Amino acid sequence: MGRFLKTVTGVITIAAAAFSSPSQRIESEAMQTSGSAGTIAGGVPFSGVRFYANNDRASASVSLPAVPGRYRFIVRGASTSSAAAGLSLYLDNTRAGGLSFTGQTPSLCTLTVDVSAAPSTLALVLETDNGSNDTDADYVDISHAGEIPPPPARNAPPRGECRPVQRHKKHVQRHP
Ligand SMILES: [Ca+2]
Repeated sequence: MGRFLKTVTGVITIAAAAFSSPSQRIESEAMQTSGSAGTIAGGVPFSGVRFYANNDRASASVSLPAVPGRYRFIVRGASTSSAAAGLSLYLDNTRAGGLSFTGQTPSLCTLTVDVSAAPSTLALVLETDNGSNDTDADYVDISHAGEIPPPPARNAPPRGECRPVQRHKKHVQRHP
């Protein structure tokens, strides 16, 4: 009996581990680059991808385990100057949001996205270049943040017009 219980406990432990949602990390240097984007020479400030011009892109295949669902995308990045440098995050062809890295010290930018259809690719794209600096990206961490919450309740629903209930009179034809 004791042995049976021990086995069951082991199974429960494995199941609990499977249900937790660890984040998955995609290193940008492992992503496929296009345009003039390329891996950062010398690995400073980190091993990653540098985006120089608009439409420079780094993409990777992605698999989100619980769609529809709310997901958190945390991107570590930096600017190559003291001015902010941006990136956009795309899921397939849909722009999920914009990120802005202020200064040359690496920082983390978070995007919370309600994903309704499972994407097959994730991409970082430079769309805000004005020639003053470049954007560096280190990695993207993806974690499931739960279900998509229901939309906020609207104000009182519009009132329908009300009419008195008409009684259906039985038409009785009387014969004199
Ligand atoms: Ca990296």
